[in-house]
Amino acid sequence: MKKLFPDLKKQIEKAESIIIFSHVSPDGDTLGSNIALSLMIEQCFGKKVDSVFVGTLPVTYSYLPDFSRFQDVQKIKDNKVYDLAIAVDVASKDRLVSGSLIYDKAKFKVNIDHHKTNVGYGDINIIDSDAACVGSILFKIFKDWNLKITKDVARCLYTSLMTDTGGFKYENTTPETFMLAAELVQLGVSPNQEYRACYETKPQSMVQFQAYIVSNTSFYCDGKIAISKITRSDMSKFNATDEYTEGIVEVLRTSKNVEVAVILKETKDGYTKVSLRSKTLDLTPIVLDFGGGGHSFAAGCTIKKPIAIAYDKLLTRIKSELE
Ligand SMILES: [Mn+2]
Repeated sequence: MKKLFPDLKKQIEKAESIIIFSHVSPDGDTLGSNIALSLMIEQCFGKKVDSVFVGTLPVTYSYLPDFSRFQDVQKIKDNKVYDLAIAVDVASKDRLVSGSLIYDKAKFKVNIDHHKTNVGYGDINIIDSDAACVGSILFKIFKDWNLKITKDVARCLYTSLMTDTGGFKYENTTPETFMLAAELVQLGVSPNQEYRACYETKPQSMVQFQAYIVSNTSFYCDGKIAISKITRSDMSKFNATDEYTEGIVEVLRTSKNVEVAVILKETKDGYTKVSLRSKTLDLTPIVLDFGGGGHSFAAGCTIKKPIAIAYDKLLTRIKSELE
């Protein structure tokens, strides 16, 4: 992976127009990484960067420095050809949705990621599936290039690390995680402030919505499988935005016997978006069957079926995997 760092640098130096993409349903890693890389390219290479999102931009992360830099990819002209397009934390190209048109058109495409299901769709693919987050790959790149990391950039990388390790407690938390966290704190990041800004600013109705969805959980196989579903009517009852559903699946996993926790969510077009978490079971064979992707213990997919049918299909598939 490290041997690709000079190639990336060369492309940045050469490029006159640069665009950086976050994935659809953006999380803290894809957004933190996007801002961090954008700021570094602007500050250290003197180039302007367009930082874009697809779908909706969650306000949850609006505490991040320079968050207002994000532009909706739909506002970028379809015929615009960038010299350099970089995707951060984007496991597969379909996670760019409509943005993939502009990504594909770019003269040079870079893919920086840590999902083990990433097939390498860029001209350069900097993929490290051992990295806890894309932010930690970026930190290695910045160090390799001897760049000075500002407090703002450190804060963005810290959010990547904190959110993708579930607050330093998931399987991917290693000595390296804490060493990186320590370096970022040394650069001025306050763990307490970042934690509160990220996790303790939910609207009241979001807390109530999440409690409601959790209370509707069904358990199967002696409590090894926990599933709850979210319909459009649940969403409208609580005036819920998409980000209201974030974190619920982790709550389901807290039950002692649970091995696999699942949240199914009815999409606007009547399909079913699925988030899965496990304690020890590798989820990737399950989600790959449904055209999804992700990590071993945190993965997802979209099933192009109504929620009741998707529920049954998925439950059957998980049961067979547990046997
Ligand atoms: Mn990530």
